[in-house]
Amino acid sequence: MTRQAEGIVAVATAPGRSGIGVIRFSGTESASLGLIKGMTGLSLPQPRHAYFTSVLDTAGNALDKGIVIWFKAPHSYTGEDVVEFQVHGNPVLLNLIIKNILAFDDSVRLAEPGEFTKRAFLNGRLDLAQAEAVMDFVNASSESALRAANRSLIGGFSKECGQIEEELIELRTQVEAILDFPEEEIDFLQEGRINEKIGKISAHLQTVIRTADQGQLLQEGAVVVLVGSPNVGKSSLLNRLSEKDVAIVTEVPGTTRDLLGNAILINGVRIQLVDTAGLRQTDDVVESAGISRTLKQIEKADMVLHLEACNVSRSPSTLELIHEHLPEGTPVLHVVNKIDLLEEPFKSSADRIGISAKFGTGIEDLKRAILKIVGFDGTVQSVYMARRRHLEELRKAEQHVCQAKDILNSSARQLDLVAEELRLAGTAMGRILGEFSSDDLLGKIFSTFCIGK
Ligand SMILES: Nc1nc2c(ncn2[C@@H]2O[C@H](COP(=O)(O)OP(=O)(O)O)[C@@H](O)[C@H]2O)c(=O)[nH]1
Ligand SMILES: [Mg+2]
Repeated sequence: MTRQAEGIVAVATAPGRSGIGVIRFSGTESASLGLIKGMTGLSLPQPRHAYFTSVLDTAGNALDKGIVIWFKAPHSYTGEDVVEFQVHGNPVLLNLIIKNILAFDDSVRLAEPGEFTKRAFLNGRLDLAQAEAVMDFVNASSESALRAANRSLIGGFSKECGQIEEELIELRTQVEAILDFPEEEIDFLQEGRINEKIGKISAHLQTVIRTADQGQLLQEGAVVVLVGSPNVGKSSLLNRLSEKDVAIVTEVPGTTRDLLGNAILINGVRIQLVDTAGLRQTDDVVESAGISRTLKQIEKADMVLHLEACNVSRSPSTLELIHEHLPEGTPVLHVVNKIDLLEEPFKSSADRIGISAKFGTGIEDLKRAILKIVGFDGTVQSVYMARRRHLEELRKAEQHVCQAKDILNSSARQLDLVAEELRLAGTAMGRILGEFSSDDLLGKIFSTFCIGK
């Protein structure tokens, strides 16, 4: 167990005023007991008992009355000794208590972002994927995201990854056993079994990749950029999808100049909509600046929604401009607006959807199409919250497994190479769980956490 000499302290509740504010300390047992004695006068507390007590400053004057709890190691969040002070949720009071704690014990310092969770990870209370899920849980912006984060937090995703890692190790051991007895002819039966096992691992990986892929989408959401000629109704569509007036809508072409964003939830998936200046030739300096922002935004999009109006013919130069700036692989959905002006009903197809931003016609179809294009598949059960990092490792593992399969099926059948590919696949899985993670990676992960978590 990694025990850190330094104690750390931070406010664990959100900044601002609230019913209760929680201050959390993590460190050694002696520092914890010293702090409880010094800050409340309480000696010999029982672990995990709530004491209603005064909280004192270093001069012994009461600052507030509240609850103090001692979580004796290893039965705490961090795996170290933890003390929690639950007091009134006033930021001035919370800062004052922290100041007094720091003055009381000079081996205590302010916690860095995510440091409590980092210690929990270093002490083996959580693996890395679970530690990451803590933050995803705190940040989840929809019920689906919350449920997915919870599945990862309680270890669902880690368990799947750990299982695949074990399957890989077991298979590698078998391959190496064959290698250790080169004089014996490789039994074709044995080889067939290896092939079958690789196939199973590969299928298991595919399933986990699919669920993790959905989780990543829930975690990160997608950026959908609305582009088109002026006056086709981009801002009206942003307002319609947002269900409020985010953007100014007028009949004057070139109304929107700056980028305007708003995040919406479609089936729990966070979609960051970006409304842009309409694309056209213009001498107006402000509008041109807006247009160049639009074009830059296209480069960052997960998906481009190209809007046209049914009463105006499609502008080839607008489409050309979009395609000039569209990175390879970014999907474009064509949407025809103002279908309320048509006499005949509009016939939508998969890649051309008719809507009326003004009256709300076709908006549900549009939402479904957006979800489908950004890759949300409502059929996947038990989605795990996952990050880009996890998917990259899963895909690396999959590639190595594929490679192993190819080598095994090639005429040379070099089993040492098969074993090496299996080892590399296993290492990728281990990196998800943080078995061999560099300080750099840990630093990067935990620095995105909030302080006090
Ligand atoms: N009839 C009709 N008019 C619309 C519709 N959507 C937008 N408009 C009108 O088209 C004009 C331009 O809309 P706006 O949203 O500002 O377009 P933008 O320049 O693409 O952002 C406004 O007068 C809107 O009221 C629609 O679905 N039907
Ligand atoms: Mg506009």
